[in-house]
Amino acid sequence: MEINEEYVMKSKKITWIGIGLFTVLMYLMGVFSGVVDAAKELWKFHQDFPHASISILLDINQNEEKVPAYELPPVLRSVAGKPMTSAEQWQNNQQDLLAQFAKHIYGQTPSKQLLVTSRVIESSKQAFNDKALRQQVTLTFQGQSNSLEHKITMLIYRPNNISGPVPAFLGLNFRGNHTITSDPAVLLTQNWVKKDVEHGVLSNQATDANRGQRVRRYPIEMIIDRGYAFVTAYYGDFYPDHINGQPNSIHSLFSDDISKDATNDVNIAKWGAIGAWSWGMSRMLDYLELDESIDASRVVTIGHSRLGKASLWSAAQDQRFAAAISNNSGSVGAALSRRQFGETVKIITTMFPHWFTPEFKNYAEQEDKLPIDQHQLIALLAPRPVYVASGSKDHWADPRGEFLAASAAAPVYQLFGMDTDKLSTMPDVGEAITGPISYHLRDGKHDMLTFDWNHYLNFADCHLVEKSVCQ
Ligand code: GTR
Repeated sequence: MEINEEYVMKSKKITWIGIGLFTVLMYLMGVFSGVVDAAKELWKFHQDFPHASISILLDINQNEEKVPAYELPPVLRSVAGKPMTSAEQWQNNQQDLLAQFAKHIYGQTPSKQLLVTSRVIESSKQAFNDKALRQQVTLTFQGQSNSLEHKITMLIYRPNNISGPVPAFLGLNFRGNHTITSDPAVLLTQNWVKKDVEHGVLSNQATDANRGQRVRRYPIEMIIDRGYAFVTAYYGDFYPDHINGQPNSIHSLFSDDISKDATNDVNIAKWGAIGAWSWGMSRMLDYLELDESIDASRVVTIGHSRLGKASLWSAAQDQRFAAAISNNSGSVGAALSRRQFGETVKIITTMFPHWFTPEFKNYAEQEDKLPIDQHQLIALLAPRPVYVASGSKDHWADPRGEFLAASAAAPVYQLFGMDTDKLSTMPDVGEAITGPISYHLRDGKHDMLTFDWNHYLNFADCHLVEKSVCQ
């Protein structure tokens, strides 16, 4: 067959034009879907934080080279400015240091005791194929100077096959007790929940729609199999997590503590929501002290993200907690504020002013003026074991800042004669450092997964159960 050169050239040209057009089209679609995704994110931000300007997101630093030069407040210098060289001196300084965190960051937790009534409203030994006792317990708090009442519901799972008191993990959850397990007997909270259209939560009222939504964060059967109880409550039972949540929070029973926040024109108590969640964890421990099947002297606090902040603050204030775990707690949790990496004081106080004492926002872009930093919060756990964990892609939470804070707390543990040598270098992705201050860097994003729990269970085995299994 005779080949027509002109025809071949023409068809080649058409092919190249076609490929070119196709490439341009794909590129435009990519750009378009990128733009659509970004617009969706901004819309979501505006819905979640109508009080915050989107402009705060513009100057987020996720570049290690842009971390400013900073100097940490020396962990072995007392609040009065004296060097501390013994465990005794450290312990004598502890209350003053706690007062610094209360004054500048989280607010003062009231010491006033409320009247509390507990009631087991549901109980069954048939949970997890007869492996665990499930108990749902309401705690009803009553104000002393006002007639208000506030109710929260605890969910407890405890292994059936152990007769004596068992150690426990105690932590709050984000979306309601019914979301951490697919166990249909778990009751729905009656309190405000966040709308989550994607998971079928169409209003601020809990429904069956998102039962089990967060099971990936709570391998309860594995925890039970390892001989621990798991104790939780919905964090919104203590303080509904939004800028107008305070009137329906536990704060309302401490009415003397409420002051007006001029910036946001809402009532914000001098202590913030993180303070309320931390306080709540202590009240749950009060209940466990009365429950003979759980060993209240071996309870570890655990929390992810904002609840990791609460986990540290709760255990720092309440010496009865045997240990604390902070999972990806980030800014104003385990991460150093002075690094200004990822979420900064400015961002967090703009988005979540209700979490803190109103004074804290004055440190936005002035982190170096804070008389404290988060390594000292971790040190407040000493000599009790503490675990800080990061996600390698969780830049918002500043994994390196979390590690550096854990490592900067080490001199305090050394005062108690503990070995913290392993904390000199940040581990690689997927690696863990064990010891009185434990740390790991999980591969992946902001989450709490079975990988994390495996390490937490080994940590608890070592420090609360059997020293010989320590690695
Ligand atoms: C983010 C917040 C973080 C962290 C996180 C969470 O939006 O900026 O501080 O606490 O939420 O709780 O998942």
